Amino acid sequence: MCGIVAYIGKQTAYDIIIKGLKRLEYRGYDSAGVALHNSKSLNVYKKKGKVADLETFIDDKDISGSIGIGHTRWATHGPPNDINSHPHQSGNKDFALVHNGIIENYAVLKEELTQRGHQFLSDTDTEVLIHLIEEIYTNSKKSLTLFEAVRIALNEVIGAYAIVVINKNNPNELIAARKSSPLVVGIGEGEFFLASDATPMVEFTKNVVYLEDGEIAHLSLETGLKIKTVANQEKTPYIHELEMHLETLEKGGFDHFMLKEIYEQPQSIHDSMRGRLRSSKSMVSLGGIKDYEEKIVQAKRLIFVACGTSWHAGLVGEYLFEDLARIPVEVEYASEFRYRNPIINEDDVVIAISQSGETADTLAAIKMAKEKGATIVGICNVVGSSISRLTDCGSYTHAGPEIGVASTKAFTAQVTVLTLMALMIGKKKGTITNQRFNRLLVELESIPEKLESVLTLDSVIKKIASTYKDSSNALYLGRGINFPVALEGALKLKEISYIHAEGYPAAEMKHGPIALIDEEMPVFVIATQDTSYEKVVSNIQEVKARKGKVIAIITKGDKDVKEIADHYMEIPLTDSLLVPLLATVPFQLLSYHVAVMRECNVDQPRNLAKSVTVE
Ligand code: UD2
Ligand code: GLU
Ligand code: MG
Repeated sequence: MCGIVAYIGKQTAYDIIIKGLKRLEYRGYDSAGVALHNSKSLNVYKKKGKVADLETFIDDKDISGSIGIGHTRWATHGPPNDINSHPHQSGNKDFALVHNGIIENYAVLKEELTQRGHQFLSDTDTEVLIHLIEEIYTNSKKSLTLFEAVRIALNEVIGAYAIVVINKNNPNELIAARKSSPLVVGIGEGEFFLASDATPMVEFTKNVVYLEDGEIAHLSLETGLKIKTVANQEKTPYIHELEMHLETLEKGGFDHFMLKEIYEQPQSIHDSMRGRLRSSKSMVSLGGIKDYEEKIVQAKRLIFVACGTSWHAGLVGEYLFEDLARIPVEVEYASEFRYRNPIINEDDVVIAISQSGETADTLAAIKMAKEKGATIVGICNVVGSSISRLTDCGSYTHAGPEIGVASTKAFTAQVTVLTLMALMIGKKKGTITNQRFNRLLVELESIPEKLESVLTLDSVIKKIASTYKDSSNALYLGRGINFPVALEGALKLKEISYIHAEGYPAAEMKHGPIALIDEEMPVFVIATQDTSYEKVVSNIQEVKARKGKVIAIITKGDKDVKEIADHYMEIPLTDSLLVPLLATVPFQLLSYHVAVMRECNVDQPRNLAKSVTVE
């Protein structure tokens, strides 16, 4: 979390930094700040609140200068206030620093530095690091360059960081480093950019270098880009070409990114399958895992590790893989898995699922699994992200940038890729008949079109939203492969509308949650026509018998549920394994409308951030 943007070149740094920070606000929006160097002075401005609040605050201030650093914060150490905002400065105000991550040994360092006379203004771990750099630099009596001082300081630091340092005494250099938190360098004509992801630089350059863990970079208009490891080894920068387009980063006429991303799903699912699926040729091929296909086929077990919505995608994946490829699957919260001393063997395949590809717990979990010899497969959306680079192989979801903090199109793209993978492995293993395989390919190919028809439910869903917008609780029920859809529906409602909601396997309801049901309680049920249909209908009767309100997702043409439910949303018929791709979407729209009606900030819900790079 936390977004970093920095610039050195000939343009006004402030404009580039502010615009970039707005693109990175998905990473945190507790406070924002900049440090701008105009050859005479280093001006630091910071403010609690969003980037827009910082802009208002800066309105009458000096924003000149063509070198600067900026930050949008998701607080870990110290409450969101002006003082804890980044950039943080050294005691002598010669250096300023922005940081994403956590300096775990900050307390010990702070104690030592305090004894040496350093005074700290903030509660953050970050401020300790800039004082440490200052201490090392001044102690060397300027025999060290600032770059060297930063490098040495980083050797004393335990934790995670992406940092950028600006130097008042040299308006011609920026120093950046990363460990566990992402940082991208953009290389333009006579200018450099730095940011937590590539979105702030797309309109200026397509040439980027993804800093690796343990690397430190020196950016100068005179000497160019130099990269070393923190252990002092020279590195040759590897330049990637960005494939991102500016339009995908804008709202394109929608009120919110979330709504735009919900509506993009027919296209994003199509993009996830592009070049990978052709039903007319009976073909499923994921180029990114081809070399490891045999390893996956032979796997004794698959372990999905993920967090949040991606964990729900993993649960859908469990049904898909166990059914189609007959491989036992475990789905793990990355944060629990890594601290449990889990049993992992060389014939295990660990599949990490993460939209951003930067989720700290997932990253740490796969590092551990890798050390124990497992094969690591990634399903990530952001190309070049940390997880995608650490994995042995993987498949990108190719859903395009997701900016709304509540994940929508990334989830359906993950489920699409998991479906393709399970089909590819099942076919290779011979655990699926040709007939079923071919039928599923045809069905999968038709999902984008069916989803278009699901989106036409928008006005019906808006009406349902207005009926239940003042509820204080909600229950979501589903069975089988639709149980994770219930979990995801409940999570969406919690995340953006702040209504307490729980997802349950429909049959489990009677073991507890049924006690909550009264005439005030909306119960959202996935009651599509598949193997568990009759059972779900009985569960609905149980809710109705207790006067609960039932809002059901049903298959087009269904009569029984239509009669007993208070409201219904009709979706097209599809194979039961593919229902999650359709049934998730009405719940996304419902949460969206409820949140808008409750005047919640849909794209930036309170306390949340998108790319969770802290543990
Ligand atoms: C690649 C290209 C795609 C197109 C296609 C043509 C990229 C990103 N994709 O798509 O644009 O040219 O080939 O056949 O350039 N990977 C990981 N871990 C992850 C995700 C991906 O290691 O979590 C690797 C993967 O093993 C592969 C590469 O990254 O080597 C690209 O993955 P992909 O899923 O985009 O691969 P593919 O063949 O569908
Ligand atoms: N630890 C720093 C702070 O609390 C940065 C937080 C982050 O990157 O999430 O300000
Ligand atoms: Mg299982």
